[in-house]
Parts: sequence; C-alpha cells; structure tokens
Amino acid sequence: MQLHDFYLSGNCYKVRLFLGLLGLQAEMLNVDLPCGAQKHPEFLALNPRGQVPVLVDDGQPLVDSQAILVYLARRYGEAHWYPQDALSQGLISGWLSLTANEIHNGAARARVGLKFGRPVDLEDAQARGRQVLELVDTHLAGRLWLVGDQPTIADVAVYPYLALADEGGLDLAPYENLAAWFARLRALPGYLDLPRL
Ligand SMILES: N[C@@H](CCC(=O)N[C@@H](CS)C(=O)NCC(=O)O)C(=O)O
Repeated sequence: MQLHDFYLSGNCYKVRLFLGLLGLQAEMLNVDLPCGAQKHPEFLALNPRGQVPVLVDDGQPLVDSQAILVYLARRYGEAHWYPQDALSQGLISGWLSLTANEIHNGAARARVGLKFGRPVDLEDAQARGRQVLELVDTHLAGRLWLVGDQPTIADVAVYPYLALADEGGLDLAPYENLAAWFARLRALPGYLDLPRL
C-alpha cells in the first residue's frame, strides 16, 4: 500500500491517522505541494483532481480522504469503525459531508490562509470555523463519540482540522466537550501526533 502524502495536509494526516489506528503500514510518497507536484502529468494520471491524499492499494488508486476512510474501514477495520446498519451509515455520512464542506471552508481554510499565506477571506473562514466548533461541541455533550458508543470514521474525519483550528486563529479554549473528545481520540492505540506547523 502506498500513500501519496504531504505531511502538513490535514486530509493526508486523516489517512495516516486511520492507518495508525488500524495498525496498517503504508509506504509514504511525498508530493511536493509547494512546488506544484500535484499538477504534474504523472500525478494527474493517478488523480485527475490534482490533490492529495491518494492511497494505492493492490495497484488501485483511491482519492479523497473521506472515501479512503470508508475503503480502509470496510476492507481492514473492525466493524465499529463503519457499522453496516443503515442508521449508522447515514449518520456517519452526515459527518463526512460536514468535513468536506463546512470544515474545509471554515477551520481548514483559515489555517491555509494564516499558516500557508494563501489568499483567503480569513474573517469568513474563521466565522464558519467557529460555527462548526460550537456545533460539534454541543453535539458531544453527554456523548463519547460522534456516532454511537464507539469510535467511527466520523471521528477520524472530523478531528484533524478541528484539533488544528488554533493554527487558523481560532480559540479552542471555550470548548470543553471538544477537549474531552480530543483526549479520548489521542488515547486510542495507534494514535499519531498532529502535523503542526
Ligand atoms: N476532498 C479532498 C480534498 C483534498 C485537498 O484539498 N487536498 C489538498 C491538500 S489538504 C491539496 O491537494 N491541495 C493542492 C491543490 O488543490 O492544488 C479530500 O478530502 O481528500
């Protein structure tokens, strides 16, 4: 298994984290994003979207961090990571979508603006980021995990950019339920440290 990876990317970290939690090894292949390697023809042949992460397993490329989590959970994970019942899968899909939209356009975008110097509307991204921090913190009141009573890929998908939100200028201190959930995730066997700048 190979992971086309960029260390500081939260989406790549998401996949590395899940590989760690599943006790799986993959060869890490660095894609030099600052040099634009993701837009080179050889990489576009692998992922026409021109983005990392890309996981290659048995020669088959898989793109998009959320999709990769689903694949790894189904192929290699214990059942609790992606339970097969309709309700769990519907609830988990809701969190995967939140990650790809609200979290990507909020906390993740604010981090890209502040830490990578990319042109973003920082105020807008931070406002969206705060909304999601509030929403997830409220959801976690009285719960251990986002869906059900064991960790799922929803937790793995949502965690990285919320835990890195301070790098986008967002204050995590007010969110006690989030802090407790971060601690639970960090205590899981195979947990890998965040890729802090
Ligand atoms: N929905 C995709 C988003 C992937 C994404 O935005 N990747 C970024 C790094 S975090 C990237 O490759 N950016 C380079 C570019 O778009 O040129 C996922 O979850 O994997």
